[in-house]
Amino acid sequence: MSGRVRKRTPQHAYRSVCSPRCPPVPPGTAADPREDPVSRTALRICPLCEATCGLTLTLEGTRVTGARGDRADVFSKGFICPKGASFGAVDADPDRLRTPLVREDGELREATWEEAFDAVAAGLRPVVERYGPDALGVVLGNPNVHTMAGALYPPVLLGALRTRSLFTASTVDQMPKHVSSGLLFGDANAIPVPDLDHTDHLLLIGANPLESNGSLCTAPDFPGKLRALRARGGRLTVVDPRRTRTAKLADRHLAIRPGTDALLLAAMATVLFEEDLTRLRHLAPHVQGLDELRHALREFTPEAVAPACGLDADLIRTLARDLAAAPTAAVYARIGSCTVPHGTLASWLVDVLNIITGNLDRPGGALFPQAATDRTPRPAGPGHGFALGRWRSRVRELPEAKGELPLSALAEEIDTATDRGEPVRALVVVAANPVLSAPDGHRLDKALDSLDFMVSVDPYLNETSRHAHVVLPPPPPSQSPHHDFAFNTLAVRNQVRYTRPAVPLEPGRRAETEILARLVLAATGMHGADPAAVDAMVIDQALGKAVQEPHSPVHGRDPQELAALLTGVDGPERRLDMMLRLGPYGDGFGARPDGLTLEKLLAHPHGIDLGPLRPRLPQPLKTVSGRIELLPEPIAGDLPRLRQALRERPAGLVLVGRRHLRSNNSWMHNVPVLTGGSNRCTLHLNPEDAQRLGVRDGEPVRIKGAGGEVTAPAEVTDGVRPGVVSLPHGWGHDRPGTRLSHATTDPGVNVNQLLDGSLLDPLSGNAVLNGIPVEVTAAG
Ligand SMILES: Nc1nc2c(c(=O)[nH]1)N[C@H]1C(S)=C(S)[C@@H](COP(=O)(O)OP(=O)(O)OC[C@H]3O[C@@H](n4cnc5c(=O)[nH]c(N)nc54)[C@H](O)[C@@H]3O)O[C@H]1N2
Ligand SMILES: Nc1nc2c(c(=O)[nH]1)N[C@H]1C(S)=C(S)[C@@H](COP(=O)(O)OP(=O)(O)OC[C@H]3O[C@@H](n4cnc5c(=O)[nH]c(N)nc54)[C@H](O)[C@@H]3O)O[C@H]1N2
Ligand code: SF4
Ligand SMILES: [Mo]
Repeated sequence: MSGRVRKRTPQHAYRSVCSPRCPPVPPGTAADPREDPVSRTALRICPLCEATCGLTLTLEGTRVTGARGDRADVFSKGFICPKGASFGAVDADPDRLRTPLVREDGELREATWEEAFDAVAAGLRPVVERYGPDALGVVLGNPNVHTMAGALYPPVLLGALRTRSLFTASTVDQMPKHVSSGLLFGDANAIPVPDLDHTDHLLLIGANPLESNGSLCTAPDFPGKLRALRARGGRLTVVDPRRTRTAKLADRHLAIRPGTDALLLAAMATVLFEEDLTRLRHLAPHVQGLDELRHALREFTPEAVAPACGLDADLIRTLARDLAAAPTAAVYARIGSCTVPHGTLASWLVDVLNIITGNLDRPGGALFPQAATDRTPRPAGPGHGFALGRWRSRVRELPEAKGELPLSALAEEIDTATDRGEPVRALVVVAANPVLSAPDGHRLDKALDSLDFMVSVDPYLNETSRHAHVVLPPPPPSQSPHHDFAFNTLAVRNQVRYTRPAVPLEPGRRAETEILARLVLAATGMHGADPAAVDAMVIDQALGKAVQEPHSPVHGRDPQELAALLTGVDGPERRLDMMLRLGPYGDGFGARPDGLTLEKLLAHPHGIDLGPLRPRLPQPLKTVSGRIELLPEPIAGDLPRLRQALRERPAGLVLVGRRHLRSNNSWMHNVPVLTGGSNRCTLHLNPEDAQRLGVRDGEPVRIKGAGGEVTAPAEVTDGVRPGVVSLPHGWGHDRPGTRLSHATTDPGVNVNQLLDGSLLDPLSGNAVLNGIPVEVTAAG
């Protein structure tokens, strides 16, 4: 890659759609669409949620005029949701930044890329050199798992910087699951997914895939898969304090009291032990600690947990018996089970139930996917295990998890001096909007303003990026290539797909891969070097390591010779080719001639199916024992806190979140077709509570929490259980200095302003975002 202009490449995915007069464009000969106004189509994997649907985009010149589901996609088979159908509107939002912004005399002004990167290097390096790497914080947001750039470059940046000040969206999301997987399986990224297509019984907890389209379980058409489960005689149980669209689809809905899932799951395990319903089956040789587990959970009987959970004890017994009796079953849990005070324990108990019913690692149960870009699987055997708390945050001394500090601690790590090292003085923010997505945005607002320097890689000037000294805008998704490095490791079917940019980079644009490569150089003292050098270095290191691994298909070969074999038009493609070829289905650089390569993938524009999920144990285990460690020490150490929760009852109302199908966290409220209707920032309130509080539907209510208060219209609905109110997140677009012309017309309020950041799941550092105590009063 020259580092300037991405070369035009053959567009295998282009097909002519319009008229019989325009002949189909043969592969490899597509003209530059900027000079070709004829309507045509291109394939693009949708980056707007975790379902990764294949889309067929209709294009007029470089404009995306339509999107439909790609019926030939090997995975999504034509499924699309309203967000994917609005790909063109998301892509063409006129508020997307086109050029970098650089702060001068306090104001952001448009700048050239050269000026912008000069400013980044000049802003970051002195901080690192003077105060050390931990004074440079890195904040990574959710869209990093939806871009190739986000998968390929942040690890390089972190590896080179060696800062301990890393904060990501994971600690307002799924960190509890990583920690539980780390402790149980020795690998924080070994996350079993429910075999949706084959299971007979699904217990779905704190997830609403009919709106979210699934999470930590990549499944295009999740709703269809749930309907198919029921149609084949399977059973669906949903546990959620709200009667969600998913709950309405279920055989059984349990409106649990928020924050108590760990108690429910512990009681289910206890029933299985008491009634001798545990069956390890094929897992027996791989599991240790069953007796210790039985002993540790014995107090959590259905009768003991029922009052805290707000559920009937007999019903809990029935749930456990049904789970054990099902021919195959899977327990699956998401946001509502993670973003709570016992998030790690709940996440652990989900897998405990899958294990002790013998449903882990078998078809119809919960299995470990095997992605095409996974590392070459090493032989099974003991590993290094998973360590927590290798360092601590400076202010509250919170333990790291998976190399990260809690996002809830970001503000204090900037604004509070201690004698334990330097505060964070500069920030690199990539695809994150923590002013809205993390607790206490007002405090973070002030903290960000006090930084010596901040750079945001973001398409929008929004609540967070408005604080930056430099904003580097990535191109819209139509101009970016796509491969799901992260989500294929969580997919309900093994498959691999890659789409090149649907339209060429607009003049003046830089690919996000190049932007991040240059950012790596600027942050690490190599400003001005060719960004292609970053990819070359990664390839050198990876191949150098692979040839030394006895289990690698390239063991003993010459890394230079292997590098020369890589294909691809630029660094990111060469890296993808390398990962595919070294991976579990790869050609091993010739060792397995039928195996995967980038070339082969390009020849299959709708993707390559790699088959259903298959049992993989014991290979994925990396615990020190080489087994599944059922009762790891940190978990056992956290059980007394769960015991206390048996006696806890909320004094008043508690608040939970909700998602809307046509929305996505904080960044899609600026697209008119995706807003309005039921997608509104209202407080859902049960009629009982509304009556007691004298609140009427549509009237404003004041909601007060530990971190502040907000006012939103009430929406009185029996869709939430009594005692629980619900406000969606990602709203609050009323701050000055943004460029979000539509979002600011209906800004909503920031639910996270109700939080002060003090409530965390202690093992994972994950923020407690659900089940938080609030006071609600009529504001009229
Ligand atoms: N109360 C409450 N709070 C929550 C949640 C909740 O359920 N309740 N959910 C939490 C969860 S699960 C998550 S994941 C976090 C998300 O938290 P964040 O990741 O901080 O927020 P997002 O809104 O996903 O958007 C991040 C930013 O990415 C930018 N962006 C969009 N596309 C791209 C791109 O292609 N490249 C780049 N570089 N940037 C892009 C957007 O403009 C936006 O500024 O929020 C969390 N916050
Ligand atoms: N349309 C849309 N899709 C999205 C997103 C989006 O913002 N909008 N965000 C994406 C992201 S980043 C993520 S992480 C995923 C999240 O995917 P999901 O986890 O499926 O998302 P939610 O819709 O927030 O579902 C969480 C459910 O938990 C319930 N809940 C709250 N507290 C508790 C509790 O204590 N116990 C139980 N059992 N349930 C509880 C809530 O009522 C809610 O229905 O969605 C992704 N997809
Ligand atoms: S379900 Fe998700 S991936 Fe599929 S079209 Fe909708 S937003 Fe895109
Ligand atoms: Mo998320």
